Amino acid sequence: MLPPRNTNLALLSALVLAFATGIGAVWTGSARGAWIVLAHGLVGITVVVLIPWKSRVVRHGIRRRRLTRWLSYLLALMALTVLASGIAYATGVIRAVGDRETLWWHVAIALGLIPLVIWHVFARPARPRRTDLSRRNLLRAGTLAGFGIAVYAALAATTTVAQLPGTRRRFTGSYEAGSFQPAAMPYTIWLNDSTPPVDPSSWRLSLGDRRLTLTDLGRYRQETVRATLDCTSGWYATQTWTGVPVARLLTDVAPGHRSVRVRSLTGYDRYLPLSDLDHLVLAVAVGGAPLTPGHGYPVRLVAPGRRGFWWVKWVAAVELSRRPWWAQPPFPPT
Ligand SMILES: Nc1nc2c(c(=O)[nH]1)N[C@H]1C(S)=C(S)[C@@H](COP(=O)(O)O)O[C@H]1N2
Ligand SMILES: [Mo]
Repeated sequence: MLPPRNTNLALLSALVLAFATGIGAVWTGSARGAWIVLAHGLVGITVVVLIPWKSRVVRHGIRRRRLTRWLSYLLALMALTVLASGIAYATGVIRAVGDRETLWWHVAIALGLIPLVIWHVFARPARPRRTDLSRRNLLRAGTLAGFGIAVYAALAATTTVAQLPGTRRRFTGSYEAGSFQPAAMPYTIWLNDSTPPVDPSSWRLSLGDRRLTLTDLGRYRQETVRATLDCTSGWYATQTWTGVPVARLLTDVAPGHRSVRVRSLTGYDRYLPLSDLDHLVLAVAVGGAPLTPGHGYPVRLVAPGRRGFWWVKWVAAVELSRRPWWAQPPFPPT
């Protein structure tokens, strides 16, 4: 059905979409974003559907015995691993490899794939032609998407019928881990961060030019909220968090303020949109007990509706900022 040129262009478009929707899938934390996780799955399966055609193109290319073919083998191997890990994780057949969630590997290898794909596109270029947008090709693209949807639906149905763990995922794709049992909730720390030792008597919360001790913070009226911590590495936990609403601490919002900056003792920080202010809580307890060191003792941010990487642990400073929230890396660098 597909000539080599179309196979390559279709594959490239699918890969670009897969990367874009993949970023969207780890970004979204509210049900409004559920569609992007679905789209990521559909696009991923469309890449799988293209494998038979691409292997024909590849067999042809191998005969030319270029030295760089080893790089291409590596690319192919990594791409297949990304697809396999995505499917293994989504169906729940393989939840972890080594001491990492399968999704973690999926993301890590996909990121490693980016430079290889860019190299490949430049090394084996296919220049766009006007005829690429012909009716016939659009029809082909439609057929291909139809195939993708059919295979996706079949896989989803199998997952449901076989009662695989994948059926019990949240709309973000994450698996439940330790809800209402904080002791069973995983710890997640970025590679370049680590749990700091905290002396509760010398700990201070910096609020602009004010400094609060833990006792000062305890004098504010506290609230208990139910919120879901959903890590981009593929697990989530709903807990009851108790602490001081940030809006009670930052009361002098001025017209120029655009975000709330929350910084950790370790230097890790996030700028949250000012519109979040009313939902943010500086939690000192979870499930009725004080936070453990790994979960952010003495104080951590609870950011309902946002993915885990916004939930800054070991908070040292909270301030109103003039910087817009989007003027920061979308994800922490490591
Ligand atoms: N200071 C700091 N805060 C952090 C992190 C970190 O590495 N350093 N990891 C974030 C990520 S990615 C997640 S998913 C949650 C995990 O919270 P938990 O370890 O309490 O489960 O904390 C967030 N807060
Ligand atoms: Mo995370």
